[in-house]
Amino acid sequence: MRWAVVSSVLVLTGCPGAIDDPAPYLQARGIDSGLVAEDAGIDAGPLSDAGHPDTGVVSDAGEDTPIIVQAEYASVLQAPMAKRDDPEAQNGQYVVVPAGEPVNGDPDSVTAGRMDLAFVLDAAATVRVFGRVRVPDTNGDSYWVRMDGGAWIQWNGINLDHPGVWWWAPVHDSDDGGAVVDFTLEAGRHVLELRQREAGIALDAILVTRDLNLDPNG
Ligand SMILES: [Ca+2]
Repeated sequence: MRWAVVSSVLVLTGCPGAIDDPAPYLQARGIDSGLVAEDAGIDAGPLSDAGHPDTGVVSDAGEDTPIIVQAEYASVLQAPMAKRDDPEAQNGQYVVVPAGEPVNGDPDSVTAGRMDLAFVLDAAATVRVFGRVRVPDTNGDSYWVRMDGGAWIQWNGINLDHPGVWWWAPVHDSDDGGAVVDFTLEAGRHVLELRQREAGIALDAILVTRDLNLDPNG
């Protein structure tokens, strides 16, 4: 499947309070939203892991260095999404959607899996978000995704040119012709929330970059 790739920008602000309280039904990994791991001294190469396993929150130095957040460090991970081991995955683990309805058409469903990935920007920026995703086929190639409780984006048709392998793919909007979605964010803590749409898809990590020309697969 091919799309004309056109960049669109969603303007969002840091607003952790917009995230629904997950306590009633989620397996929270234990992030206290008031505790933000600041690390302005991350020594990160282009694709190095800047994750903080204790919190799931990473921070950048306000420069072009990408941020990588491991899926297995999700601040919220709701079944049936589950962690799995794979030596080909960064940090040896990933999160899979192992089961569910053929298509979850309701991103607000509380019975489908959810994964929250938190990061911190030390300065306001327009960023592009990639996922290191492995898809089986067209029946398992999508997520619902949103930033900071904003509008849901249908991220569908992911990596159909690269089935069965880990491959970086930028978040795109399948309801907008597959346009890549860039996010204009304020400094502070942000949460990329993924909800289950189809089963079989797996996420290793996300990458957040200010360099809108970056190709993580290059
Ligand atoms: Ca991983």
